Amino acid sequence: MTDIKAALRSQRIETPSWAYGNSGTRFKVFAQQGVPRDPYEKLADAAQVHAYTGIAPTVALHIPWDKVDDYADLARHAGEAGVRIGAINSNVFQDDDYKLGSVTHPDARVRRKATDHLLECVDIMDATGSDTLKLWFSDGINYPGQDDIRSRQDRLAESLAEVYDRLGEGQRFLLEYKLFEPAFYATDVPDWGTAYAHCVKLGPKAQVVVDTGHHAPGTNIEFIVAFLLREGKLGGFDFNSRFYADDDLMVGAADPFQLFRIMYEVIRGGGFTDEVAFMLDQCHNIEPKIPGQIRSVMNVQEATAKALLVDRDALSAAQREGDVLGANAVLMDAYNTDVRPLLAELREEQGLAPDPMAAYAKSGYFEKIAAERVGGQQAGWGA
Ligand code: PSV
Ligand code: MN
Ligand code: MN
Repeated sequence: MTDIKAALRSQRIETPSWAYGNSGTRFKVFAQQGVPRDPYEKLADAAQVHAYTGIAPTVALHIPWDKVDDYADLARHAGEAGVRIGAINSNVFQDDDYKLGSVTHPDARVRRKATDHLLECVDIMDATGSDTLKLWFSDGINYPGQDDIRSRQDRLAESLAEVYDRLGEGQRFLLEYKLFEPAFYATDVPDWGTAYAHCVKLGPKAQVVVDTGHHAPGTNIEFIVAFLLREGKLGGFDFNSRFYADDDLMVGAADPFQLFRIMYEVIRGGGFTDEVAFMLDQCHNIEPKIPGQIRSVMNVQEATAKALLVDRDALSAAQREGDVLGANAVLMDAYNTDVRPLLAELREEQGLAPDPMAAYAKSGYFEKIAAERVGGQQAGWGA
């Protein structure tokens, strides 16, 4: 149990700045009270999540949603609030120029503009001390024949190589894949295999990020996790839940058992280190945002605790003996354990309230921001 607690104490989960802004679907963005008016206030809200969970010390930025004049100043502000800047997420999907793609666009001028944005994101990493660039491309085509699939791969490889060469010491990029949306016929980075192949060619500073909402229904995500870890190419996660497509609901809400299976493979594969970033990529369209993030962090923590509880010796003995039911029972025993008392105890040992949701609700922070902030910012979608 001491080992499990030590492991849980070392866990870090990164929250995304965009989770604190107003969001919705393409049908409607709902405004909530007390929502941040700028990136500084988003960091202040993220600091609340860290204050009550103790394991969310970094915040991902999305550029240009979090554009400021002075990034070093933003990083200083983060530090004063008790958090740090995490991954810098690039955005080459919200500009009319990108209608036919960004780094894969048939026009070299648009490709240049997109790659320049990615390079600017590395400048922001330098200014903020961030070590991770996250790349997601909305690139793809809607109709067969619209553009040449193979040439688009060549253009993608060329841009990635330029960005890779710009990375400094201790910096890396994570390449994110997504099956479809906004392109509906062929996406240029649709799956882990495509992302993996580009990353292998580039070298050790390029790794794959697994967004749990970006697969076809029924995909065995933990298999992908096991495979990428074995190859040293799992850079991190964008955690969220999905019932249908890329729903971006709270992680652990749709399928906590899947989250447990993923965390088990992370631990089994030696990925429970700083190498693998546990990031949230969610939005809270109808629920309050700070509690939504606290709940999400707790969901990941609970799945991690259960995965750590798996009796690995008993499991491998059963596996060696071909004891199908016994092996499955070892895994299920861990999954079915109520780890909430253990986590409450762990928090109290760290000087935190045992129930972060209740402690935040009692703190008065929401009432304060609801009174102070008028005209909160939209997270980015449809902006
Ligand atoms: C795309 O669906 C994605 O998952 C990428 O990570 C984007 O940067 C992010 O959503 C924005 O939430
Ligand atoms: Mn994502
Ligand atoms: Mn997504």
